[in-house]
Amino acid sequence: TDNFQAPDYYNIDELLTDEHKIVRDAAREWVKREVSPIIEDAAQKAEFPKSIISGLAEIGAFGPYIPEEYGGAGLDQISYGLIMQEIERGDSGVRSTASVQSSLVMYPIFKYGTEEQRKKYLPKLASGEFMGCFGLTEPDHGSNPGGMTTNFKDKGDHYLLNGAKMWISNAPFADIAVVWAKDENGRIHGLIVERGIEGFSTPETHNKWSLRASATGELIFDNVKVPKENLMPNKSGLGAPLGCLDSARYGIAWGAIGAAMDCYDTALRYAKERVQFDKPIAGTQLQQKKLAEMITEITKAQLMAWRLGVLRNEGKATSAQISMAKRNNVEMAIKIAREARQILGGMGITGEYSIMRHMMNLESVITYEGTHDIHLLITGMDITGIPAFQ
Ligand code: TGC
Ligand code: FAD
Repeated sequence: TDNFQAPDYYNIDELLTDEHKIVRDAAREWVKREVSPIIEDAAQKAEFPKSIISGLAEIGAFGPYIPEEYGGAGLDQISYGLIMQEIERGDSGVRSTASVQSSLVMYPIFKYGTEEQRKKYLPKLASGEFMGCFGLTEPDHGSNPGGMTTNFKDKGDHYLLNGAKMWISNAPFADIAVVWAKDENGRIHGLIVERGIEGFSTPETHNKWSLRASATGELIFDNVKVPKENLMPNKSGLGAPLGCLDSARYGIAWGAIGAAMDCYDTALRYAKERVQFDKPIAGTQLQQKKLAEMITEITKAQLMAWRLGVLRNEGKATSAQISMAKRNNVEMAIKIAREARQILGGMGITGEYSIMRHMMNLESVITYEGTHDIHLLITGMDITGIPAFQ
């Protein structure tokens, strides 16, 4: 049974509104009821548990901040963050599915799409009837998406799309893909590509040791005729996909706290119960150091995420501020997962506990949505004014 108790050392609940707490508690209860009992098995089998899609929609995880007129939950940025925190408390792969659907598929359609595109896709994405994926990364262009080679040509009544994307979450089962590709002038645009169109295939990536409960795949475009009305016209250039990443990275900054809280809570409970040398290991200085540092780091991360949420609600958060929180909070979580696993000794490597799964998942989280290094370089560029990428 899942008897998770969320740590809140600085009474951060007092900073939340009643709506925030209602949304958070509903997500927390749903994760306990629907995710915890099945997730270990799904991860062991390397299967995305499709049965949870409708539940994700019900707790508002698909488009939390998209207006209700398009099927979204119409919530603020802190509620969005809290939902991501609770879902990732269950599993980073499940949070990935929600992040992609909300911030990388619904957000660009809402922000850059036409009214027809919004009406056609957003309500179905919000309900989970349609699932989406986001194709930016390519085999030869990961950290440097601006170098992408996927391209489309104007053929009069349609666009002809060619190229390939790699490492795409949800690709194997997605109904639609938001794909970033260059036009004949080398300018990046977003296109909505529907499953079933000739020349479009989505082979699955197998043998992952991380994010096993999330399906990852490629997007291959071999002379795909994309209808012209599927181009999202309201923004082009690399800033368009990067704008989506801001929203997803913000959600990850909260999500990572969830994974860390789960590891801490599990390790604390275990340390108090596990007796060695005639006393609980929680009574040893070495284990107390680990646990005390964990709760300190979780508390700092919670404050950072909350403040960033306030800035986002005010429309004032910068991309560099988001990078700092994504980078800090994911590293915080992965370090806590590694320490927590050791507190459980041999039991820590089994699927009886969630820690090793979180630890392995976080290896993807620290890499996707901008690697740990790239986010450091974004901070470096922001404070010095000098880009050091090349
Ligand atoms: P640079 O010249 O700096 O910028 C190009 C244009 O973009 C603008 N911009 C942004 N706009 C909005 N939001 C941001 N965060 C932005 N950052 C930059 C910028 O102002 C400029 O606009 P304009 O109008 O002047 O053209 O671009 P660069 O090529 O030097 O690259 C900068 C860099 C390295 C920071 C960027 O390429 C980057 O962030 N790379 C990391 C790639 C990445 O994060 N990929 C993620 C793929 S999606 C994914 O991982 C999903 S996982 C999903 C899940 O399961 O949760
Ligand atoms: P590379 O860019 O090749 O980086 C390799 C190493 O070099 C890293 O350590 C990096 O930090 C370092 N490095 C790169 N550039 C520099 C530099 N200038 N200075 C110093 N060091 C540098 N992408 C999508 O578009 N959509 C998705 O849905 C999606 N889902 C994903 C799911 C999973 C499970 C994973 C693992 C990845 C996913 N990605 C997705 C791709 C992800 O965004 C990329 O893996 C990530 O951006 C890094 O690109 P790369 O793997 O090509 O690594």
